[in-house]
Amino acid sequence: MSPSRPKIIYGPLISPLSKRDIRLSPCSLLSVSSCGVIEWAEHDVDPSSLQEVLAKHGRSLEDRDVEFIQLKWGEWIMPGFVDTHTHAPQFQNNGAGSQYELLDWLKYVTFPEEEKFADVQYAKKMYRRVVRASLDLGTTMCCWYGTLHLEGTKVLADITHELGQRAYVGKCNMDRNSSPTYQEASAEESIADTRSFISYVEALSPSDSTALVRPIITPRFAISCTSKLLTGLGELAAAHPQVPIQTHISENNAEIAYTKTLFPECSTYAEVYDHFGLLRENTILAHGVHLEKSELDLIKRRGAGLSHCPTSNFNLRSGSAHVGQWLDNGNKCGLGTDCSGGWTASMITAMQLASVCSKVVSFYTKGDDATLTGRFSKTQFAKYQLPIPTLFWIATMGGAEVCCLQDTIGSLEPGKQFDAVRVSILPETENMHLWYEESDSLESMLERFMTNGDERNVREVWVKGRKVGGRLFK
Ligand code: XAN
Repeated sequence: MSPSRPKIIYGPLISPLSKRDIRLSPCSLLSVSSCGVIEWAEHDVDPSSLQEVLAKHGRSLEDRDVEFIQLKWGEWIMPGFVDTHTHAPQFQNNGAGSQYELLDWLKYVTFPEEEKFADVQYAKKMYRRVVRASLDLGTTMCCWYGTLHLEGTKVLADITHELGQRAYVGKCNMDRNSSPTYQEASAEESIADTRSFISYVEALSPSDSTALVRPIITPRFAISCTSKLLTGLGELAAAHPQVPIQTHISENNAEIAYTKTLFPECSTYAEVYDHFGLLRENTILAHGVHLEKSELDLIKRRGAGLSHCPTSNFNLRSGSAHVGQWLDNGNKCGLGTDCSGGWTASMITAMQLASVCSKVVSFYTKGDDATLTGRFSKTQFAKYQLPIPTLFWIATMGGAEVCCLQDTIGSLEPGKQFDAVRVSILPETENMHLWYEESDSLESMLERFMTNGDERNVREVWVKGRKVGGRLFK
């Protein structure tokens, strides 16, 4: 990727500090290098001391080589969203098929659409629109599922690379229980294709930790993989410890029951993946709605992460994941849009539904202060609805942890790469649900953006310092 112009950004900054706390800084000064790395940040910089603080860092407002971005009140920069789970070939189905639950939905709605990606021209057309939409929604890092097709999924990797999104891209492994026309011919072929997919994607970018697009091993879910295939994928994963793994787990009761009949030697769903060496620090497990405590403990021991997908879990009637329990248990947790189980690729909607989901769960857990929404000092998450800092965390830094990218992205700290969004709630954004008053606090603006914001409020999007999307990007 070519270097971008160095940037100095002055104005409001919002960044996660922990699961319970956010940095809400009305006057920050941030320097981004031409390589897209945050060089330094100063907070509480009064306009009268701006020149002085810049001079301390050897900079001035007159520097010609630097792009100076001054934010208004009503705007801020924040980390880009980390979407820890979604399916690129399903976007055409967004909003369709919600009368079904998971297994029928896969059979009647999803597999027929995915099958079309055997046609590389169709893949080229659709994937360009899909990645464009995801970037414009503020998703700077995305964990993508492709289809089972090798060539079509290479197209997805090419397009994420070209459009500049940070991404894990996976070719699905599925050698049983689909349809005769949408299923891999054998475990051997599936593994050979995955091996060549890994080589292809790794060759797209430099083979170090700064590569934006990386391959991810993607056994679709236990039901769609024979033991032979899972064994081969476990061996492949062992040979490539740096390559992450993604799959689905415990999304729906019928799915769990069927999985147990297919793998009677394992007492839980999580044990199936563990048995085949697929549960490790860089494994991303989507859904987890019905996970048992022993499974959460196993997942935590292995260091794997969970992707909460509330939009999809509601839409396909899968259930309400008890995310507070995951957090109390010390499990890594991020947020996923899961198109087209979920009807939109918007991480803002996913945060909104994560909030609703935690409220639904709190009906049954009866915390003594279940209405709490602000910062809070309670030690437990499980009894309460998730507060704003926690929702913000799982959409950004929590997702970075799930992707094992916590040292690279997820917050706007010096040393990290500048994957960021410029948000505005000013009237010019024409979102009539979001009202702006100059006297509003940053905290209040953030809460209302998280509840009523949409893509109109996502003005500019940067990945590694390069502008790649947003309403003002054309
Ligand atoms: N399990 C799945 N769950 C889901 O929500 N979407 C999918 O495409 C899928 N495949 C297996």
